[in-house]
Amino acid sequence: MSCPVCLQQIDWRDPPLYRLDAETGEHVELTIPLNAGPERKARLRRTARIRCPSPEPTEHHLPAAYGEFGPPVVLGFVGARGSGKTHLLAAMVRAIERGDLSRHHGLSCWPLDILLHQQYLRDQVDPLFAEARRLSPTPADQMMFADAFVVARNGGTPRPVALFDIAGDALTRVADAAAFIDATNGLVFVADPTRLDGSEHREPAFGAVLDLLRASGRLPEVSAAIVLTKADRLRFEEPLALWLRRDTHVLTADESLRESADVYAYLHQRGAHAWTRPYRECARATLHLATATGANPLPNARTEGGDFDLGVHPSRVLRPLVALLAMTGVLDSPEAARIGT
Ligand SMILES: Nc1nc2c(ncn2[C@@H]2O[C@H](COP(=O)(O)OP(=O)(O)OP(=O)(O)O)[C@@H](O)[C@H]2O)c(=O)[nH]1
Ligand SMILES: [Mg+2]
Ligand SMILES: [Zn+2]
Repeated sequence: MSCPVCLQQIDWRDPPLYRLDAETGEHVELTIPLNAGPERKARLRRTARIRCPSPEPTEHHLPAAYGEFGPPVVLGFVGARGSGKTHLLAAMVRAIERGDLSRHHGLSCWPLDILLHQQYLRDQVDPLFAEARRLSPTPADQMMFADAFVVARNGGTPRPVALFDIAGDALTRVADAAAFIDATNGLVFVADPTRLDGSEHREPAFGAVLDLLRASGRLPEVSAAIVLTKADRLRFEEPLALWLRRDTHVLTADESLRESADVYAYLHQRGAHAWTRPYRECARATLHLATATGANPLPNARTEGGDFDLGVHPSRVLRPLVALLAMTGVLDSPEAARIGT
């Protein structure tokens, strides 16, 4: 069984059980009293957690029922330095936190590890959305576990879904990159339209990951969502502007195909062939338009009022994630089966 947080293979035979103590916010060992009735035993087991033996990234726990879940879905964010991965990820987690996955897509969803989730909200989501502060560049050479959820279709087997934020071209250098390449099921390829004006449209970060996946033979198993982010910069470009003006919540295969075609055509016209490479090489793929912040941050930091003078207004951020959930089989409706094919 692989842990969706640290990606290590772990053997859990009869592990000690823990419970989260609401008062101290710590995990304490849980002993199920021998004389407890079957109902009480079942109730204790339902909320019990097990501790992963790996201390990285920090101590983490998984539901005791983890073994009964389907295999974890591991999603990673790939793109050049400063392309907008960290802001897009924070905007997605905020949308999940607001309940958009259940409200609009019929998925029940809860954090895999409450403490890791709270840490992510505190360090990334709240600064950006409650204080309108831009987030710092992700430390170089780092592959960061961001957050993880347990996602279930009504009545279906719950699946753990883990989100990883990967700095620039770190995957070619980081030691645990191999574990990620072996585990990943889907990638969000983040493309930054402000780099379209460069004379040369190389995309080393996309290329590095695709080459590693090809070398390990996993390319046919991995789905891709290419996101042209910072789309607020493109609001005068037809037909992209049309997509930005509507943020409907249902995701249909037809609409996904039309959006993919428009974004593909836009990138193709501008000679950004390296950016569409995941679409040509991955098993299933979609293209999207999104903005995490809705506007550029102010050039100079202010002491009050944050870095965005009109606040932070994301648009279309959840679609790439929903498309990946469809392409990786977490969403399993007949409609979902047609997305990205
Ligand atoms: N206009 C606009 N700017 C954005 C958007 N998303 C991010 N930015 C800005 O782009 C810059 C880089 O964003 P990050 O999310 O840190 O980029 P990253 O890909 O995580 O970069 P690294 O961590 O260095 O690899 C920041 O200054 C953000 O404010 C967006 O949707 N619109
Ligand atoms: Mg980052
Ligand atoms: Zn672990």
